Amino acid sequence: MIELYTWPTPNGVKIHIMLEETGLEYSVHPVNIQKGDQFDPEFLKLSPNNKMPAMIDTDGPGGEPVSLFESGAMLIYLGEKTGMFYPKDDRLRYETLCWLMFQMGGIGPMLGQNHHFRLHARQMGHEIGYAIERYANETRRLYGVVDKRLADREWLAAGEYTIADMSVYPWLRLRERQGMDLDDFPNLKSWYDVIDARPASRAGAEILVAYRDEVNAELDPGEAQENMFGSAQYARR
Ligand SMILES: N[C@@H](CCC(=O)N[C@@H](CS)C(=O)NCC(=O)O)C(=O)O
Repeated sequence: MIELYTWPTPNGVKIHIMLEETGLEYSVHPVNIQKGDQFDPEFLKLSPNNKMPAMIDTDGPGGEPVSLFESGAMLIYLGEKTGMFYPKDDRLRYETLCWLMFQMGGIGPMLGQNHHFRLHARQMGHEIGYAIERYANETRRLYGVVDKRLADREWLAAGEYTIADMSVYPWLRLRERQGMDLDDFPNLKSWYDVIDARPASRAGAEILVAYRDEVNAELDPGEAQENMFGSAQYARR
């Protein structure tokens, strides 16, 4: 049984999709990052960097529980556990890992900064033109890298749908927030539409969305900002 600690963000959604695709049994534990659940000492034991997602597999290696954090590591673990969406052939697996790491080191951090300066910083009264432009440019560049990669192939790696595709897709669901238009990237758009139509993608993207909207309806935006970007975030624990 997988005990998943998550919230409906791109890094959470990629794990939701993998779990839906593989059919593994799992239960969901909300980590409301706007309310500060990520700083709970019990959660920090699972995820010392105070970020979701994290998980416990009660049936880990040797039949013993194992806990993991970092969504890329979690995808690799789930791929190895199930033998699904993670090629066994060495060359194809390394190709998959390259594109997974491209997401973890490029798409995630850069698009995350794009969100920060275009949306959150502005909500907090900071209009920082250079940062907005830099991360918009970097986002456009990264979309271009994916578009070029998909010019002569259906999937990012290994000639099949893998954890690499699964890791990139959720970030592009927030393209409006990033100021991007998929019509400018036709190869990427075709690939995106195929993944978007998969039932597991639809189901994974919905997990905790209604719950979040309900529980956070009354949340003071100042409290959320304090937890995400203020002194609560930077307190030494
Ligand atoms: N590299 C990490 C990033 C995870 C991450 O940034 N999670 C964010 C939400 S998408 C989070 O938990 N933020 C809460 C916080 O920063 O306090 C991963 O891929 O798992």
